[in-house]
Amino acid sequence: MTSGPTAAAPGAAAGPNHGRRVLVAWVVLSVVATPLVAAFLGPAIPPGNGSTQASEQVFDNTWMVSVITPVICLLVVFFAYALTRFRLERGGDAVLDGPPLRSDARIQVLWIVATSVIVLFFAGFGTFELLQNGAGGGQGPSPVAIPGGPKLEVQVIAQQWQFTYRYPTFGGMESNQLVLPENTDVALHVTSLDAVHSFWAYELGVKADASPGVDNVAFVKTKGPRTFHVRCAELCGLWHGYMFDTGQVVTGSRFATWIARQQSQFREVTKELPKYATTYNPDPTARAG
Ligand SMILES: [Cu+2]
Repeated sequence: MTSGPTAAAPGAAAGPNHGRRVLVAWVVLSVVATPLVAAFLGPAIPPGNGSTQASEQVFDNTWMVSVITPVICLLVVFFAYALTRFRLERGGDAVLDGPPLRSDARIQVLWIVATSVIVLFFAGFGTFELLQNGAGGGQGPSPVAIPGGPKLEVQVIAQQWQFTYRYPTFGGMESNQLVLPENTDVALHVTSLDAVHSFWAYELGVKADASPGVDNVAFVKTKGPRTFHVRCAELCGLWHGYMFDTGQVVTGSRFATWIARQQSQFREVTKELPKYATTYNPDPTARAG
């Protein structure tokens, strides 16, 4: 954008330094817009702060929109300037044009360095964040990074067209409700009995594919009590649109009460269930499973 000493070309306008004008407008717009984006737009991006992973996603998104704001500002300023300044002057017949940017070594170097720095920064930032907290996504059967401390294991079993939740540390009890204790590290073991589904606990920032024969592990650390939405996020057949329910994060004592009640209510059913496993192969001729 800067007009170098050799940049003048036939038809180029003499006089105003277009590069400097664009630069100043870009800096001013960026200085105003970036803090606004970081303060207001970033934190408003879903999924909110329903879990540690959800908060991390908001944090990451805030960084990303903040870093790209100056880039967008540059595009907007450059286009606005070019469209309004480099044109046929009213009443004249000479087309006003700026200095050519092609072959400008400074701009080439700046372009390569700036884009490389931005991309490499995000590669490093993203990797660090993934290893630190997980992303709330399914990490396959043997996750590379396991965030947090000891975990409550909960199995999410998808099937056409509902989710069932199994608690292996509470006698392998199954429930059609997902209830989690507050401020707890949870390992969600997501699998399917039939088609490919996707377990999406929106406010918890969790989304993991549910595939038959696969134990897809997703980590989440709950915060305070709340409700959250669970949806299937993979087109899985006729009633896919109705494959949703509502989960709850509750206090430790309420969780203990709920577990005890479920265990006693489903005692007879639990006996008939297949032994807890990370995957299941339903046998249509068998009575359960
Ligand atoms: Cu589904």
